[in-house]
Amino acid sequence: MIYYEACLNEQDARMREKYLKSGMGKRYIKNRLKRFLSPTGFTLLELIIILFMMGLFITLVSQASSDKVNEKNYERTIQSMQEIKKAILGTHSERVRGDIRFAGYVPDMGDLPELIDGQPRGLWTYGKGVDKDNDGKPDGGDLDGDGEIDLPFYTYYEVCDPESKEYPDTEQKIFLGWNGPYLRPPAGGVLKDGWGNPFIFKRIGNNFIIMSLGADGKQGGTGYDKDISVIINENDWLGCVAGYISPHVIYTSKDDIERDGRSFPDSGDLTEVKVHIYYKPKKDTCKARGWGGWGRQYTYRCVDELWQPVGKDGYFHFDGVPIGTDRLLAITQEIVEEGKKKDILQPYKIDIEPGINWLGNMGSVP
Ligand SMILES: [Ca+2]
Ligand SMILES: [Ca+2]
Ligand SMILES: [Ca+2]
Repeated sequence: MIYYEACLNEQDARMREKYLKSGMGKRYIKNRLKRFLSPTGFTLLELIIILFMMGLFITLVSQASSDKVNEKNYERTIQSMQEIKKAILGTHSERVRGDIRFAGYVPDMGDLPELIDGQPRGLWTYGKGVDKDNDGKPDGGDLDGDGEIDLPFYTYYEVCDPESKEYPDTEQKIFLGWNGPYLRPPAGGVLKDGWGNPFIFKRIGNNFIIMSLGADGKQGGTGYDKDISVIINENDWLGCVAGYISPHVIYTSKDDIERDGRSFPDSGDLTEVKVHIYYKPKKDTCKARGWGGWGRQYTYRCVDELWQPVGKDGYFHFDGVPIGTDRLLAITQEIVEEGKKKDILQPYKIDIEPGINWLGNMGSVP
């Protein structure tokens, strides 16, 4: 309780103060306080303690509610980060009759999303369709508006021999390309954490980092200010693939041919087996050697591949194959006549999961 009186004249004020702090005036104040405090049942000291505690309580309550807000924002941040990670890596169903159904950015695109203005825009938008070969159909999405394809669209891609660029049998096809959106489009085209600050994305080699700066929106800090990171590393999206191909003969030198007692034309032709894995849609269309109807050269959509020669025992091994359904093509050569070799293609459909994918013996290539 505050007792308050005001005077316009300083001397009056001094006299009044003296009066209230001594004799009659002191008794008057004391009685007033007594009458004020007695119905409440509190003494003055108790009242002061109560008022102090109420102040403390108000502070504690506001502290607790800000903790609660931070906790909620933290949870929302973690949830968003997990959603982004899932959009990139995708999901895959249980094996159904030996097949896995993959759905996600990496399985469709064979790569991590590119960052445009710091954002993995390809997760939710295809951008503008670009028609590179002027056939009236878009060949891909242009994310940054430079007229170049960033996201080849979802369709059949042709598996071709990267050396001969031969337009292959149409049976060697693979469905790849952008098949999103993989994420709900964020407001303003910027993915934000629970506190409303933009996520920071980084791609370092085969690692993709999703980062929130926490409650303070600045680097560093403790408690809810602490920076939060979720990392997609290469073990999450790349697998290794190994197996055997059993061609009936692999010759790697002319001596081998002679040792085997087989006589080939004397040109020294060798046969070899190569294994290719096709996993990533190419941004540009390829031109085939052959010519289509109306004198037009064939253009086709080709996939990026990894390839290597197979060892003498038929063993092959690939590292860094993106998860998803890929095509494996075993190519062996047959000498059809003097100086002429013919590729024999044996395609396999393979499902790549993170870790080791042991394909076993793929059977023999004719
Ligand atoms: Ca086109
Ligand atoms: Ca572009
Ligand atoms: Ca921080």
